[in-house]
Parts: sequence; C-alpha cells; structure tokens
Amino acid sequence: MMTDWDRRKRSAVLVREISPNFTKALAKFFGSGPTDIEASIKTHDNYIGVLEENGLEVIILPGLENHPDCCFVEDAAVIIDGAAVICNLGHPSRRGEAVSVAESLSQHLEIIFMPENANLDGGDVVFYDDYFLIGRSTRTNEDGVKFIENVCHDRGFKTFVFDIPETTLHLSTICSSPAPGILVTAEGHLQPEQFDGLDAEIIWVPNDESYAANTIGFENGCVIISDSYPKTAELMSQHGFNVTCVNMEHIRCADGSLTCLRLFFK
Ligand code: CIR
Repeated sequence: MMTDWDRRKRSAVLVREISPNFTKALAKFFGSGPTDIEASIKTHDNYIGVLEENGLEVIILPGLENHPDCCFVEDAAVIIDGAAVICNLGHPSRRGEAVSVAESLSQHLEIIFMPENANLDGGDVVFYDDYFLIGRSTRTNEDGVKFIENVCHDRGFKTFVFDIPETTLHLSTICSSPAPGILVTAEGHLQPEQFDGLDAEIIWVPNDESYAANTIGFENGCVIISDSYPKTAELMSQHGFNVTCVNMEHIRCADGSLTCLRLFFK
C-alpha cells in the first residue's frame, strides 16, 4: 500500500501546442468540432498559465500538422510511478502522436511500450490514491486494460476497471480525483454500483453539468474546473476546495477536458 503517496505533489507537466489542423479534430460528444484556431490557442495559453500559477514547470511540445488532436497529450501516455507507458491510441487518426511524447518523456522516465494487440487511450486511466482506475471503452480494448493492469500491479498499485457507457468518450471525461480519497463523477454516465468496493467519497456532478466532472486538484487545496458550471463550482467549494474556473469552450467542442491537455510527469 502506498498510503503516503500524494499524487498532487507534482512539479512538471507536458503539454502540446494546438495543431494547425485543430478544426479537423474528432468531435462526437460535446460539440461539432473547433472552428476558431486563434481562440483555441488563446484558451490553451490561458490553461498553461493556470498550471504555471500552480507552481508547475511546463514543457511544451510543438503542434503536429498530421494529428489534429495532438494537444490531448493525456491520451498518449500513462505515468505510473517513474515509468511512462506509451499508448497505442484507440483511434487510427491519433496513432503517431505518441512518438514525440515518448521521446520527450524518455529524458525523465523509464519508457514502456504496449504490445501491438493492446489499445488504450490515457484518458481511460485515472490515478486515484494507491489505485489506477481504468475504463474499458471504444478506445481501450481488453488487451489494453490487461496490459496496464499488469504494469500497475508490478509497481504495487491496485486497479479498478469500469465499463464506459456509450454516452461518453473516456473515463477521465466523467471521473476525476482532485484530492486523496475523493472522486468527482457525473450522474447518468457511471452508476453508483460501479464504484462498489472502492473506498472513496464521491462527489456527484449533476448530469446537465457532466463536463465539469473533469477536474485538476493541487496540493494547496486549489482545484481547477471548467467555467460555466455553477452547480459544480458550488459543490466543490462546499467540499472545501478553492475553485478556479477556466474557460474551455474551444477545447470542449473537440471533446477535450482539462486533464486531457496535460501529462504530469514529475
Ligand atoms: C478525441 O476524440 O480523441 C479527441 N477529440 C478528444 C480527446 C480527449 N481526451 C481525453 O478525454 N483524454
């Protein structure tokens, strides 16, 4: 058991610039895709500023012309205790994004590649205390789940697997952990019984604010959430968090959330 581990103690984060072809990003759940590259870049710059304000060193990779979704670096790797598992992304248009993420992370971490039969998007993995929560989704197959579970178990972590409903893209889209012992999740997607056996206080975000279930918490008690979700902001305040709201409009329309834009690696 890694009870002393506090995943909010982080010092460095990897992000990637918005692709010049971001208007071709995949979009199915929260909108019909980005239309304004300049506004998207502004939103992304603001997001980076918020990470810096919370004490993080930010490494920025250049955007990729051939990969419209490349800013969503969360999907390209899973960081597990000093190692980076480099993902075989589940959508064909996103294969190839992970190459430069692996190159960059190899300067800091052990690199583990997945076998060819395994597909997994990092957005289907949520780090929660001494657990890694894993989603089986349209992007993450059984072999992907098994592979990441083995890496977690080898390193002393427990795992907990969710079947992700068709109403959402990834586990992280509807579930996040802003502080030890706490999960935030969206009503109407995951069901309460799916958490049976997991020791967690669950903050349920109302269904009409489900996008706001994706949060990022920091050691100092600050949490960032997307703006425009007042019920969630209130709920988080009631739970003692110091809430900062970030405008995500031009990222949300490509089905991206706050955590999707970053990889904490140190
Ligand atoms: C995609 O469909 O792959 C992108 N448009 C959105 C990826 C969001 N990433 C995440 O939830 N981790």
